[in-house]
Amino acid sequence: MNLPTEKIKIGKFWETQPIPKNNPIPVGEIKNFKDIQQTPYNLPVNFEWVSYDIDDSSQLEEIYILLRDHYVENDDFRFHYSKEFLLWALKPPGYLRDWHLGVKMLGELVGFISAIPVIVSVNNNIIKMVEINFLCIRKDIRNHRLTPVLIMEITRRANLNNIFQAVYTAGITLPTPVAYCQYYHRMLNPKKLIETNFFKMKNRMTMARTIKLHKLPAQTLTPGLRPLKESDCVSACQLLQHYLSKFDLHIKFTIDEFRHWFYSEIIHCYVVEDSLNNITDICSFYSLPSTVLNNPKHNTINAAYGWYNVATSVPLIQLMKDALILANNMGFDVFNCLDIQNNKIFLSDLKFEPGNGYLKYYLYNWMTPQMNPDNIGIVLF
Ligand code: MYA
Repeated sequence: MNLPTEKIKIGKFWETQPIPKNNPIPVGEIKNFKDIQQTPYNLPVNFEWVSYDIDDSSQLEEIYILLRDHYVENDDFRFHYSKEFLLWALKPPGYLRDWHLGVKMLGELVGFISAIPVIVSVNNNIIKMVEINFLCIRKDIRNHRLTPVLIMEITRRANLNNIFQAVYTAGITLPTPVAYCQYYHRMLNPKKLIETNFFKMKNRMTMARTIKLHKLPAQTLTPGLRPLKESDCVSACQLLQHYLSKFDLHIKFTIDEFRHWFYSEIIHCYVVEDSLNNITDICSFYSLPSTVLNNPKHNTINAAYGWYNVATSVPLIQLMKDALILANNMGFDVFNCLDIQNNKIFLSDLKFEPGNGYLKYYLYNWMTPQMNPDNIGIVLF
């Protein structure tokens, strides 16, 4: 296994948390939460907790703007989640408004964290967890230790609903990743990607040769590939569950959850159906643009992200080539995916290139041996 051998520093807050540290303990729960605090954690003067009602357009707008201006970024790009995306991501079956948790300072939203319910299988242990996402603190309030309070409060709110484990990903290294995964990028619009610094032109390559090298056909290759219909959901969910069950870490989707996640405007989900009306193949990707920072010519990169793909009637590489063709025809500039699931099979043949750094997967309050990316079956957005 080829894992980064970085030494992980455990800070003041994470030292207190039930996460794997340097002391191996048997597989399973790390801490037995007793005596759950019934009242919210204290915040400094002028700060208050707010449970967001995202069906209220002005409340959704506040979260949207905080993330648009302050969420994950590097020197050149910042993720730009649309309001429709946030509604989809934060309102799966069983969601709780209490888990759309904001902190306001003098009436303005300055911090946010979210949890949604998921059933996760970790090495065949089926556990009710929360998926934690969208942790964000306004830039001028950073480095004031608000993050630990947000995490403790969302933990308390999960505990009050009898949930004691969580799954999350982050670009930074925290104690202690269960897997190190890498992003791969497939250029669809090389000119724009090079002009925005998303890609560097390779030595001895010209723009014309780069464009030619990445050109895709206009038509998909797989006969019968078509958008998912609502009536496909039962069969498609069964196919997906069967496929996911071979990964050490995966979600167990109910039919309702499958319908929410896949039969949606946000996800582009395509399937193949056989003559017995069974779904035999699924390919899916979601749209997550990034704002281009400080570029005179471009302000957005339209990125498609690989989601869940199952190929049984055609080779996976063909199905994923079709995903690239569909994404290209829809006007996406780049197709991104992680080296998880069976993705390594197609990455190099389909001209994906490795990105910088790793996305790390974490489990809260659950100890398990570290996993290879190809044992990971969960895609978080
Ligand atoms: S990952 C996306 C994270 N968001 C961003 O990167 C957006 C841009 N950045 C920011 O908004 C801020 O820089 C953030 C930190 C909010 C990230 N996850 O308040 P501080 C620790 C966990 O002074 P700030 C996502 O959404 C740090 O090690 N901890 O820091 C999944 C230090 O602790 P320690 C983090 O820079 C989130 C402490 O915070 C992260 O002002 C999963 C410093 O606090 C991070 N990404 O703000 C959360 N970054 O001293 C965990 C820093 O110990 C969920 N820190 O080193 C755990 C499960 C909870 C539920 C359990 C249920 C049972």
